[in-house]
Amino acid sequence: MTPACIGLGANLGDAVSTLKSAVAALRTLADSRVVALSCLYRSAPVGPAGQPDYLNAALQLDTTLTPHALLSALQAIENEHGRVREVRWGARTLDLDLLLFGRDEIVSADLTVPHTELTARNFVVCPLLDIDAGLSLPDGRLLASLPAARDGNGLVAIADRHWAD
Ligand code: A4P
Ligand code: MG
Repeated sequence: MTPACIGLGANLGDAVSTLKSAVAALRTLADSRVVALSCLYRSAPVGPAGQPDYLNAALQLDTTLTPHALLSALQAIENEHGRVREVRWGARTLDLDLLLFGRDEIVSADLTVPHTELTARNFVVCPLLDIDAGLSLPDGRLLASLPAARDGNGLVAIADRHWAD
């Protein structure tokens, strides 16, 4: 079993329901077991102006899937939720990123692990620290030592780690 960390984000539609549904889907993923979930955060959008605030969270699962099989499973869950949303909102409302896969470093056409933006974003690093305050990157750096380990800049915890029970 390899411990893998997944980042969850949503900023359109009923984002809480979308994220709860995504966690439920991940809890039924084949060959995998969700072992930890972060608090739920609200965060100021990074990227184009004028979009709503995001909700963000992270979870850890133990899996025997390969990294690419896990990425495919994440994209299938995004698509399940995206299809519904695209009709109503014309935009994707669920982003599932493969943040960490054990201590693997992967650079391929469709998958980069650790996720390229991981270390720069407090809405990714802070949820990961909820899961495990001792988490480190494959290069050995502790996540807790990164500038992005601080909340603020629009990042606020809005629910404890039981939000998807
Ligand atoms: N891909 C490569 N590596 C990975 C990985 N580790 N995990 C490829 C997931 N996907 C990975 O992703 C585009 C392609 O990245 C995929 O086809 C996959 O093969 P996507 O999810 O279709 O598109 P995207 O989400 O627009 O791209 P990306 O790069 O994931 O966007 P970001 O950088 O995650 O930006 N602000 C706040 N506050 N909170 C957010 O969650 N999220 C975004 C999305 C922007 N601003 C945000 C937030
Ligand atoms: Mg993405």
